[in-house]
Amino acid sequence: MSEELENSMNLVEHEYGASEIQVLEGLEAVRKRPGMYIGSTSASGLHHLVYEIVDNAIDEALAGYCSDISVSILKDNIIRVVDNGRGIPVDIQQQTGKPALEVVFTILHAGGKFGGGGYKVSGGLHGVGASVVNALSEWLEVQVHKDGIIYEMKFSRGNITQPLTEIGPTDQSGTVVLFKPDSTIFEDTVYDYDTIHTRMREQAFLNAGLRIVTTDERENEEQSDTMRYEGGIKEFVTYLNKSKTPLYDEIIYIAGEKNDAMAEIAFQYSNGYNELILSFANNIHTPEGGMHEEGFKRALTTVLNSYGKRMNLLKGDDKLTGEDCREGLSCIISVKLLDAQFEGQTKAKLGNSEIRTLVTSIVSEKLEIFLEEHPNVGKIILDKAITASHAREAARKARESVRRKNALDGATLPGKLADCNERNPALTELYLVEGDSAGGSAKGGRDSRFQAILSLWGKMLNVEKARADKVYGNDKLNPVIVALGAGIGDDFNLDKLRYHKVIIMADADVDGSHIRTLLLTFFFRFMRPLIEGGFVYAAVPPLFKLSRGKVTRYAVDSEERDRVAAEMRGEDGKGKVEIGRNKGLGEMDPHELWETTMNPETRVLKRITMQDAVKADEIFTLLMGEKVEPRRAYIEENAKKAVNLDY
Ligand code: TSJ
Repeated sequence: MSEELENSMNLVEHEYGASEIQVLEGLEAVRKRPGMYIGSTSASGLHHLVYEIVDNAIDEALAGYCSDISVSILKDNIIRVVDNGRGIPVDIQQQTGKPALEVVFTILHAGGKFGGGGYKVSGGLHGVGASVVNALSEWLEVQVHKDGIIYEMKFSRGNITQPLTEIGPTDQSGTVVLFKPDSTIFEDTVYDYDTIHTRMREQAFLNAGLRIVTTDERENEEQSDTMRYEGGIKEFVTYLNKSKTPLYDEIIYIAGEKNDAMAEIAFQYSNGYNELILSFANNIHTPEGGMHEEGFKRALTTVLNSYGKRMNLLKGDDKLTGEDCREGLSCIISVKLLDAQFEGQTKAKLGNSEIRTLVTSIVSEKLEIFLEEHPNVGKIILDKAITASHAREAARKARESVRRKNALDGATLPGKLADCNERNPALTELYLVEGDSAGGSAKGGRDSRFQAILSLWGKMLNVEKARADKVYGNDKLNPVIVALGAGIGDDFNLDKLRYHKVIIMADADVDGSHIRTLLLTFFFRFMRPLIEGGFVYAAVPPLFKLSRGKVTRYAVDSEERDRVAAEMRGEDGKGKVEIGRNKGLGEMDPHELWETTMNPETRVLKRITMQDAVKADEIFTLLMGEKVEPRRAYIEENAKKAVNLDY
């Protein structure tokens, strides 16, 4: 039986009286297992609710009926999403005998399946919809402006509290949704404006011409951003390169379609050394790549090699590898297709192989034409790739000399590494600790059966300007590479990874944030599968220490501090709880460090996501890059807002 049919049969078969309301069975399932529908009940799930609602408005824009979308965080972390589309239909549906609007909010997977015309191309990671948001909201209200009338419906935790009602006249059309996430479901119900703003900016880039306004009305001084990009993904590339130095002015743009599938690609090279490809399928970010990325990479390598030969820029047997061809590349790939298959560890990889064929064929054909017509740009790109190829050769030699040296020394592992006894990588952890004093405490406090410590020292290499050969020779990074044992760049091999948890342990201050940014940028650029595979963590040392008599407890933030203090007071009625700011890592004694930051039973670890790493990389590029103006603006902006650089 289809899921849809099953859901409709599960409908409770009676009218909803005010005294007798019951959550529909489908929505009950959502409330029982929210993670199955929105991934998690942490911050990411909370933000997912907003994207689910906005996706519906974007579908209306893709269908050609909506030009403006507004997303606001109101006081009390209530979300409001407004569009100027046709308004969700309110007429009675044949199959259910209920208003379409009611069906949208009460039946799982109902979104976009009625009305016909246009296919649903956007959609969140899990492709669920408005009913899931409704089920997970303390309350939700929707108003539809349509055919001169304002219709309204209200819900609480999925239950109808006000059936479809006409509440007045209107001369507009569109949909307004307001909801308050259920605090009994979500760990934390505070929205992060930057997270929503960044996501909406991405959607504005991906949907050329669509105006999206985001607003934060929680503070007295409201913050608002309007985003509208006529140039679509071309402007996205300009944005990615805004703190980099492009090698030429043009953004190369390629688009094409075949059998209900379409692809567009925009890219530009800068004088940097890293590659940044952001790919999307049906407006959903695919951080693990997939067929669209493969198709692009394949075509790019083939075209640049054949162009190089033809123009006599590549001599003899010289050949460019894929990595050579992508050094300094900033690229957006956006495909839209009917039946997107998401695969991989986090369902963030596009599996449809027909898309690879489509992308390869349009890029092969159109890039060749572009290069013929712009020989100056062609020469610049080829020179860049050829230089990269020479550097790759130099890196190979540097690597071999490191191997030889290590073999001669007999000491393969770095001296600053205090290794653990366990040899099975799945069971071991490596702590990366800045500075000798924190490193010393960590060595004293650890459980040496499975925890290894590497103290980092020396001057950090500016990875922004470094290629693999420099990284191998760097005092600070070489021990990290050797300790992890999996190589870097092209040669990186997860199978050789010596520890399955790589934990960055640094203070919660500016210096700590600096070392985290540096290491994450390094991992992002030279060991990306390490981050993609979820092997990298940040230790979260507690900010507060609470003591009362002989009892000592710790708290990672002010919220936890207040909760723990209340608990400690509550244990026998009254009495004073002393609250202090916790010391830096270097000042803790080994036992304290173990209890607060290293003991798997009590510590807090934050798993680093690709998003964290991308953010670190952006901050790094800004801080270390050549352009003065964006750096100044960034520092000023962050000083003003007093936001820390952390993720
Ligand atoms: F998710 C949601 F349902 F809550 C929601 C839907 C939230 C928001 C802010 C907007 C929308 C939405 C839905 N905007 N526009 C639409 N359009 C339709 O549902 C629609 C309208 C007309 C027709 C038609 O065929 O006449 C078809 C559809 C799907």
